[in-house]
Amino acid sequence: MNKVVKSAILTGSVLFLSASLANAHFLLLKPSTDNIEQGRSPRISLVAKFTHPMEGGPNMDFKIIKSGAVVDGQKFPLHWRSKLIPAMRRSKHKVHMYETTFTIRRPGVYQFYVDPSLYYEPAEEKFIKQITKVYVEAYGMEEGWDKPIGLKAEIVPLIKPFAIWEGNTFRGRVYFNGKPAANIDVEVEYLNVGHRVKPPADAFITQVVKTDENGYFEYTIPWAGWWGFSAIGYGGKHRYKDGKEYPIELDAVLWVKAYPKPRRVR
Ligand SMILES: [Cu+2]
Repeated sequence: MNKVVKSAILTGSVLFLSASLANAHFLLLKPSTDNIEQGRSPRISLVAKFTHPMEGGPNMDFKIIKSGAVVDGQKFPLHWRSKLIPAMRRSKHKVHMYETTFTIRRPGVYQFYVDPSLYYEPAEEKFIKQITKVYVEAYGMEEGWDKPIGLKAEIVPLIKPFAIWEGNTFRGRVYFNGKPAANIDVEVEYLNVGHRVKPPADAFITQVVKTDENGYFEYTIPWAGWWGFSAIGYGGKHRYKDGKEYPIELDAVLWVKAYPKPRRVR
């Protein structure tokens, strides 16, 4: 969820909550490309990072518990290398991110997923777990993107997810434990590489759309780049090291790339 209170100042009897209240966590899972054309190398690289994409940080620590590449019901393992990066720019506190390469075996639609460890968020007094997915289409075989792969929390797109122009409307359906998730929040963030986009107000850092009674949501992608959707769910409780039990926010995350509108049609 996005209610991170960076500081609370008590003045007299009035409690001011300052700074960013709109601040969503996102597990980023990004391939080097989402389309592999004929004649191109079958090798792609992927990165996994637990971050705040619109703001470019801070980065949070996590482990990858399960992961894989699923194509036509077949699953291939991913072998991640971990890397330490600063939690904030110039910060001494280091957290893990992960990198891997994968060689496409045959044409098809590859659904890459990462199932991370629980992350305890002190500001929200809860755990967060984001099961995250991204699609890569290889060598012209375009079938299978509309099928769930059986994750505990999953977004299934209703638009071909590896051929999206900026300005297209992304539609998806959210499933938790295989059932459509009605009337929940889906947080949306842009991967703001190099801070090129400056939100006009903090409310724009994380946009929010709701699912309908059948678990469908939509969002019109305003400009090109990588966009993350995080459907916010509940995954029970877990005991923290302080001995107390806290709720688990279980989210289904999906990343898609929007391609820029060609210059000649602008
Ligand atoms: Cu965070």
